[in-house]
Amino acid sequence: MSRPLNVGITCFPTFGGSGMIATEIGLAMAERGHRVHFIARDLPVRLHSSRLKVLFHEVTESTYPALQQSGTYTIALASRMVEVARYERLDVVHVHYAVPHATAAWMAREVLGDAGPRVVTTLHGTDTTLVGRDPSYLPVTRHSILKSDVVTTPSAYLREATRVGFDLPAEFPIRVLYNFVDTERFAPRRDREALRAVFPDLQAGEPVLVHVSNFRAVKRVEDVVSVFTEVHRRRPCRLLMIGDGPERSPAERHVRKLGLDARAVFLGKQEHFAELLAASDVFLLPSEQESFGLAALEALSCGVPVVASAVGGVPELVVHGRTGFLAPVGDVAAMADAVLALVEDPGRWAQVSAAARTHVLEHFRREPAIERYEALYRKLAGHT
Ligand code: GMT
Repeated sequence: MSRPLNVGITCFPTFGGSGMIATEIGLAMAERGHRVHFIARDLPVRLHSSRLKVLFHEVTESTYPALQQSGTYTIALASRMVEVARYERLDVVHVHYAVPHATAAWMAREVLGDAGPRVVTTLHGTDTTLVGRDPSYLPVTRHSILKSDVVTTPSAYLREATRVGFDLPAEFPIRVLYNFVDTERFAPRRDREALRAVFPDLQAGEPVLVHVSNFRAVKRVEDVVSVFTEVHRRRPCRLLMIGDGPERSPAERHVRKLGLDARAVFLGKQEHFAELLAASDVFLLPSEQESFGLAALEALSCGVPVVASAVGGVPELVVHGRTGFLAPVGDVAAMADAVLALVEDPGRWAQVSAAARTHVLEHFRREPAIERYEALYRKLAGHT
């Protein structure tokens, strides 16, 4: 049997999907007997309750006054990677989100030379489509991507967007490794107990629309509220908002102004929301841009149909008319019609719900995805 691997993982410790996927990979690797080291600014969210399975190396920046505002995080991270790689003999460092993690990994490799760990960079979205393309980051981000041993994206869409956006040579390999979901945790569950804790006066048959995100402008949270408003006008329903970010307060104000605050609940950041998701009726994701849409995948896994905008990698998981419905960005009327078509026809809803779950089980299960990462790490480490 091959020896266990020493794997370093770097991600943002925030509520974003990239941090969630990174954490799930790390925990699964640890469960398979590998030694896993998270190297990050803070403890990633989903590690809070499972910390003992992995090792955590905090990245701290110098507070020397002359360094204020000078952004030394990348150097601090690279230095920590060097230290951990040397003393823990890392085989692989897997960085999630290129800016600035791929750059820190490249810097660490420059210091460590050929004895250093192999570098896997997983691009997640705005690191390719927005931030990484900013002229103030582009040349170094592009170089860092090219210097990675393996580059992966969670969707075919993002692979092409990366190729075009960074003007990468046609022969430069980028591997699509789809994001995945724990289909046992995110499973169908139609009893509404969890929802009653949030909406104590929920009536039988009253649909619940749900949205989970980091409430940034790219999510078009105002469209979530508009779809809810339009559906509610035609059939009373509820809105459940999970997550937090800059667009949360404006959305809450909008709901209050409409006089719908008794019908909507903004829960804020929640670590455990699978039960709530599973008890809801339709998941809304009207984003401007989305390389994948991890929260939508979690909804589909719970058998909850998704109504989303047809952007980026979303059509790779939401199959229009089968596992949910897609509409052009900003087409609130079409999205509201799609929601009503589902909630007013229980037979149709059940059909789409079952297809959603089947689609996830066939294409996005956690175990096969983890096996692919493990095989990749082993190959890079020279294990047979
Ligand atoms: O790129 C971002 O804006 C943040 C990033 C994150 O850290 O969660 O989200 C991206 O990665 C997720 C996980 O792969 C995807 O599910 C999201 O679709 C993607 N966000 C965007 O493309 C806007």
